[in-house]
Amino acid sequence: MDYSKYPAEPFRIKMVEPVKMVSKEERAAVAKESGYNTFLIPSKEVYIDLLTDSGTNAMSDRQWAGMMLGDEAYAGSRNFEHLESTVKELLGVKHVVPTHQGRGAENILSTIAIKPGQYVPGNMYFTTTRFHQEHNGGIFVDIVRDEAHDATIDVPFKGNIDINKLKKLIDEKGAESIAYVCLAVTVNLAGGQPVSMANIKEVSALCREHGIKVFFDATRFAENAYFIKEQEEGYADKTITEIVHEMFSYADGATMSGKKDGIVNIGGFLALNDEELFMAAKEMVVVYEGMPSYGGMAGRDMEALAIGLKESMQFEYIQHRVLQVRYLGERLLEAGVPIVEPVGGHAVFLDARRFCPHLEQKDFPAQALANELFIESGVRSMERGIVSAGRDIKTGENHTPKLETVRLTIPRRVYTYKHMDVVADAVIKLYNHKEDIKGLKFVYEPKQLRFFTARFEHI
Ligand code: PM9
Repeated sequence: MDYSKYPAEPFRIKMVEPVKMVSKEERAAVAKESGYNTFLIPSKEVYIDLLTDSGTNAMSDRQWAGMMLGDEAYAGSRNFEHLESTVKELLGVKHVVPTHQGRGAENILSTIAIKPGQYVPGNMYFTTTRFHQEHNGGIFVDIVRDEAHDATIDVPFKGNIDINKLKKLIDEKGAESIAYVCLAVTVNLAGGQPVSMANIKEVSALCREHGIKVFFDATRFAENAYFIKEQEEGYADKTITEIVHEMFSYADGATMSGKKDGIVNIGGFLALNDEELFMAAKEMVVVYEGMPSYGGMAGRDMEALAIGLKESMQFEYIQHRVLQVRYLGERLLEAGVPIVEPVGGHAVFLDARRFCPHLEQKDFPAQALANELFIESGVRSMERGIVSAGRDIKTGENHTPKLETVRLTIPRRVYTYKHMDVVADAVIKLYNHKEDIKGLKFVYEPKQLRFFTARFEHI
């Protein structure tokens, strides 16, 4: 291993949680009992848990110390003051509305900023984000660049908005029919692909010209900033903090799941610059989340989030984070395993179409692959393909995304490079007998966000 390419963990471990591997027979029984849905597998049966990077982070000693400073007052908690001032300072936004997690912020933003029938263009969909947009009468339009839908095209800033798609939408439908542009930094379902500063700037300028607001899905903003520093001309000498500040200067606000780049286990917020929207958001937060000074979080959680946001922007941390993910991707590529390229910020995505060419998309290859990987190795991953995409709200037909993937999502500061090797070896082993992977069919399909609780059986 090249230590100059992949620096060691920039932390020492001072608390551990034992993990254990159950037998393959037990895992096969667990997978069946869990309806071949990795979301339904009990955590105690999992050896290495790469289901998600959401809320699965290891907090630092400073964050745990901050937890002891929790001010659990119902109103006016000093931890909210800390969180509010941190977000304002780091992101340069005017107002902060705390929420219990990202979808709480998405719910409020969609409720206050979308009129039924309005379009909500975005750089690829995200499950909960699109749900709230559609639930409020919005029509999601995908305006990500075409390359984002192709696992094999290795280009930088694959999460960029295709500015011509946005221009066309404005020309054809009129600026007033667009609620806002949702710009995700990074783009989760494209493979954690970043957006360049140039693209953010261009989108923002076009939107400002037409009076359209731009809201970031800022969930993985620090990872996005790292890619800008690493790959965009003119940013190599800027700090992550400076880059983040510039990114947000082009937005009107953001929804944020603190469970990712806030490096906490729960929490989120809605950031807004507009006074009127802020007042409207404050009216809604008391309905869905809690007082505008806690929004569904405990005081201690707000304190941990304030500290975590700062830590996520430290160069040594974010560099290790992104490179550890890349290491896993490169190990798989070297062995010829098909993955989404380039490797993004938070996860390695197996390309289930090429991994399981014997299965059609209607047979849920990614769902099947995720389950077989668990049975083979105890590594838990997540389907990000046709099952996650759900059904068209109007026609009831399945969305059929081009990307049919299994996401190996790396929690922050939790696993070591050795764990990455174990995961890579397990995937490579499975790849060598991939033709044994059998397709699945639904036995229970929930109406909303079906991937969370659906159940399957082998065809
Ligand atoms: N992302 C993830 O595993 C957790 C829920 S879906 C399995 O990737 C983006 C880009 C996300 C995201 C959550 C949310 C919602 C919004 N945008 O989970 O509600 O990746 O905090 O955030 C998950 P919350």
